Amino acid sequence: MDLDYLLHTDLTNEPEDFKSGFVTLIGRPNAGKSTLLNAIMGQKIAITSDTAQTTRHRFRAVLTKDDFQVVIIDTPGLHRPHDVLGEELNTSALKALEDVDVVAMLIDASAEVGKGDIWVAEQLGRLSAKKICVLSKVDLVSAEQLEKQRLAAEKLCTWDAMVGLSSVTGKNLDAFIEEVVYLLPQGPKWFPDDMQTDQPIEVIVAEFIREKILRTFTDEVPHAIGVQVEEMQYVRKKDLYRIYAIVYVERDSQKGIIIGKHGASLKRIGTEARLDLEQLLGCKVFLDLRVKVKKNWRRDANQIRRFGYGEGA
Ligand SMILES: Nc1nc2c(ncn2[C@@H]2O[C@H](COP(=O)(O)OP(=O)(O)OP(=O)(O)O)[C@@H](O)[C@H]2O)c(=O)[nH]1
Ligand SMILES: [Mg+2]
Repeated sequence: MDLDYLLHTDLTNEPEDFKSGFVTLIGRPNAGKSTLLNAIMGQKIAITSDTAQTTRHRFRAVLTKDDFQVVIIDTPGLHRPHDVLGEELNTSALKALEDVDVVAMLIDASAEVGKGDIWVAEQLGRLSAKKICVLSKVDLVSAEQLEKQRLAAEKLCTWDAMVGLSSVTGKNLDAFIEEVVYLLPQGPKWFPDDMQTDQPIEVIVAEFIREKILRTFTDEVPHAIGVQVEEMQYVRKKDLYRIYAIVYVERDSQKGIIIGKHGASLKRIGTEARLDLEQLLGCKVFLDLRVKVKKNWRRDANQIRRFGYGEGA
């Protein structure tokens, strides 16, 4: 008997018309992709910030309901690269367009449609996937502005659907999911009901720490940091996680900035990260944060992969 058939019939018992598939969120940096992913999942799993290129991992989250299972792929924002890291991030995002059922391109309703959006839309032309245009952050614009944006977006590509939504107010989130599910093929449940993401917990923890740094500093510092979790231990007796992590920077001067006067900045970052991590892990957290210099790591493809950014190790 066909093995696929066996797997399908023995391990799952979803209804005949169950739908499943992959949807990739794509767009310029800051368009709101990761915020949308979190809003859909009803929980913060991806980090977000005002800093462009917040996301450095292709990140898969699984949303399972009675009649569908959709794997949502968050990607780094597509941009004009300035270094090897930027190139790796773009490659990783473009790769996430391959072999998916639906591509949702996010366009920030509150920002002018520009060359960057035109370039992203051009990447979609050759794909056989269904295409949804998402006008994001509609809470920030008037009805007239939204209409103007809709007309500009319509010209970019032949869309199968268009939706204006807000991940902050929740407006049209359900409509977006419904549209995605409508465009998905019928198929089996590929992942267990309780699986939410494919990322190892160490990666999510490192990202949560990086988010606090992105939100604390401006300019070049956020781009120059990489975070790695060295060790994570659960102490059952105390219901506590001990986490040892290192913040890498490119120069000594950046190390000084991250640590701050008498260690004040690092302490604040540590406290904010710890509170978020306690929520994520559902227990107390002891966080040991250290800062180290790794000269010019953003130009070193091997080091970028060691961090797991872009395509990962
Ligand atoms: N008002 C409003 N702000 C939003 C909305 N969605 C996202 N944002 C904000 O926009 C900024 C960028 O959001 P992200 O989700 O990090 O954007 P991204 O597309 O993942 O960015 P990269 O990872 O850099 O590509 C953050 O400050 C979010 O809080 C929304 O629906 N409404
Ligand atoms: Mg992001």
